[in-house]
Amino acid sequence: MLDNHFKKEKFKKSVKENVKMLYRKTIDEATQEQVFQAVSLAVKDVIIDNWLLTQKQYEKDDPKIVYYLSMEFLMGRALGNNLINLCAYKEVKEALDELGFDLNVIEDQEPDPALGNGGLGRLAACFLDSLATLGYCAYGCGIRYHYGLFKQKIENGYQVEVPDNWLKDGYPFELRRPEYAKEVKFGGYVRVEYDPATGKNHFIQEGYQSVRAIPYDMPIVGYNNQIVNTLRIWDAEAVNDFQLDLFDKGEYHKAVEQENLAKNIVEVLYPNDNHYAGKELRLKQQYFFISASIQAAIEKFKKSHSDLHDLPKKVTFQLNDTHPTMTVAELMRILVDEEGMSWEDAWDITTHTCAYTNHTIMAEALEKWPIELFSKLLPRVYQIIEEINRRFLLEIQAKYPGDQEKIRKMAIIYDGQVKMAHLAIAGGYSVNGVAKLHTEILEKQELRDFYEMYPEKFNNKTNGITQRRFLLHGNPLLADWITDHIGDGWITSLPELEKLKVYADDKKAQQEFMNIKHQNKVRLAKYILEHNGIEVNPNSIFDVQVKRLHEYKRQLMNILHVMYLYNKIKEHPEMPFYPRTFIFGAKAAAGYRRAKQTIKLINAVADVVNNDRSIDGKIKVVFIENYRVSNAEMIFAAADVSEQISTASKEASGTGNMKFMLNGAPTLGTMDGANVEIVEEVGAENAFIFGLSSDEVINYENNGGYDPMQYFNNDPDIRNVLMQLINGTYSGGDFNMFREIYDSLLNTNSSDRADTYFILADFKSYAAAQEKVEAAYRDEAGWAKMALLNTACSGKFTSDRTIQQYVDEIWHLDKVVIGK
Ligand code: GPQ
Repeated sequence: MLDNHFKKEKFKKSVKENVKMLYRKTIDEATQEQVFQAVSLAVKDVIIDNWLLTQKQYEKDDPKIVYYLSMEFLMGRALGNNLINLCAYKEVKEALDELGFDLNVIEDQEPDPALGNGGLGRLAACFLDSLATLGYCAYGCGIRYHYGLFKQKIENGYQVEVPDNWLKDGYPFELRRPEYAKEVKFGGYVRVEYDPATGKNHFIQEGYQSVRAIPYDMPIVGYNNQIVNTLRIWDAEAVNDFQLDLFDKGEYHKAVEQENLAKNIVEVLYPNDNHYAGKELRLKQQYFFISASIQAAIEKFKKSHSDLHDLPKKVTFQLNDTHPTMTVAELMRILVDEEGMSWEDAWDITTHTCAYTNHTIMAEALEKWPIELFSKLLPRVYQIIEEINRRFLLEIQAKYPGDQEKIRKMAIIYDGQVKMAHLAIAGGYSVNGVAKLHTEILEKQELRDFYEMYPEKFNNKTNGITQRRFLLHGNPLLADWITDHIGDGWITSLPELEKLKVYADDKKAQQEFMNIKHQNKVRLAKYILEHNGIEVNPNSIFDVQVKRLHEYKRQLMNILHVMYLYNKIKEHPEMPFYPRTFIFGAKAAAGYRRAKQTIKLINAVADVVNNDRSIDGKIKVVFIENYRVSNAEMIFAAADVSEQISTASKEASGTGNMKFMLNGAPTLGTMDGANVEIVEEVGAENAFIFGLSSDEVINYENNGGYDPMQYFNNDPDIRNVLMQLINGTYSGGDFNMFREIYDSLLNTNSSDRADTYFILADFKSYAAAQEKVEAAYRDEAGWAKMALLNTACSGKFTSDRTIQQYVDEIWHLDKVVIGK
């Protein structure tokens, strides 16, 4: 579908018009940023037509809707992706060439909207892409944070956080929709009013503060199908900018407070990944966007349906982790308090409309809100949760009479806390994990009691990624090569990549494949030189670990291994060693000490190793500053080795692992998360697997018996490396700089078990796997085959497959075709 808007002459004309209208300039006077705005506006114009078409089609078909509720949507830049999905990328590139501009440079002008932390938020973004592409009616619902995830600067080896003011020049792809504003109420108290006519109690919230939620809509363009769905993110405004009546009544304070509430609530994204911090403002954010989204969804439903009992037939609310679990209580509140429904009917509707996805088993991520905080902020919602809990406990007692232990473990409210996961499970009809292994662990370990009680609710949906962004847009050379060999069906049907298998042993195909990899490595090397000032050799092995910095992901093990290799090379300069570039990219949560120390360690090792002439450039270490979606696309395309080395059982799925595989980088990893399924697809001979199994890890955790000191005492290589953390080798003689890291591995005065993530247990098998990587890489043809097979076998990991499974097994949506 080449919309005639993108016919070159017409497009050039509209870009010039936009430059003139926006800036009173001719095109040759415009800056790159101005041209970006002008091009985006021209593209948006086309999108709006399709957006309207889609709306009309939805009105006609009345399909079932999924609301994907998420605190995070890590969208990445929109311009290039929209052009890709409109099938207009090449035309626009040419048109801009003729105007004297480079589309890549224009794309780089766009802020990279970072309304998410990592995997969870990026998954939501991939899902929206697949939903639109497959033709399903879906709304993403989230928050329009004024500041997204911080930008990372590295100063003196340390991470420094810089605010991300992504809206400062205006964002061309959003649309403000004030006509859909909603009021959201906080605080106050609940007055109960008995109505003698009906014999019912009414619950009325009074003395509250409120905020006006204003939606901004972003278009989600489906691939080549004219469908445009909506990501609706809510901004906050004061209900009244200047409330004279309140001033008159002497309620000056309240007016100011309301205004502050509105200002603060959407100000900034919490930078935590897999970690619950228990902040009141975060709870406000959760209720704010949930209340607005659910109100809007119910209002929309009522426009074209008369009976709210039909809600589950027409709507699903999918909760992206527990952050949006407020949905359960808010929906109950609306049905009971505002719609006058009986508790039983409302509960039946709610428990057939809500569904919950779990994304982690990390205990520190569990949301447990103190009752005090919760009930003060949301008095009516809290009452409703109390009633849900009361009835839920009766259900448990009926099933397990006299079993107090079950109540203790399963209650929604217990020990002064509201347990959001328990509410999400009790209040919905589906609970899913995000990879086979993860779902198994949920069923057998973490959520075992709930699985026993409601086995029918539990299911697995292995994550996926969109090949449109992470191959078609991010790796155009490989995308073209694939299309030349097997046609372009893979763009919407990724399993077709399997047709590449016939080329696995084809010398010419192997060479072409590796040549593309080489060009992508040159592209990344240039980026690294420009951004880090480090020269890297594109002929070395690009060994990459990019993801959030977290102890369980074990960036520390990776850098300790680099230290170990460096020692070996220094001791045995004659030893054959294939040059390696170890590439890291990772943001640490602003308050996560240990993670930030690990970043410093990586940079400290880089400083020493990169500047040691005696090793002849055999090892280079690069820490890529400000890892984010836009540079990720380039990094995946250039990787030789994909580091997926989390402690087994800890990484629910991982999705970076899939992006590397798609781009032809074999996995060096543990049997964790979706790595297990990656190995299943590509074969163990085309991956490098090492380390404790999840059963072994869980067994240690449950029964004890792990002693890291043994490794320190018995293994001189390990001892050597650990001693270098405290003898000044990488700290210019400062013995304390990395002392905490050392202590964390070997015990001492910390409350946790030493080496919580089994780094020393896995170290030697990791090193052995790394040796196999080197040997395999030396075999050029063998490596090319392995790389090519990784791409060829990655078909399962498209988010199109994931979404189709959600549709078939949880959401039951209707397929929509424009013009039908
Ligand atoms: N994940 Cl709970 C996050 O990125 N942030 C979170 O707060 C939680 C989970 C990730 C998880 O760690 C990865 O293993 C998954 O691949 C990803 O969610 C998407 O499911």
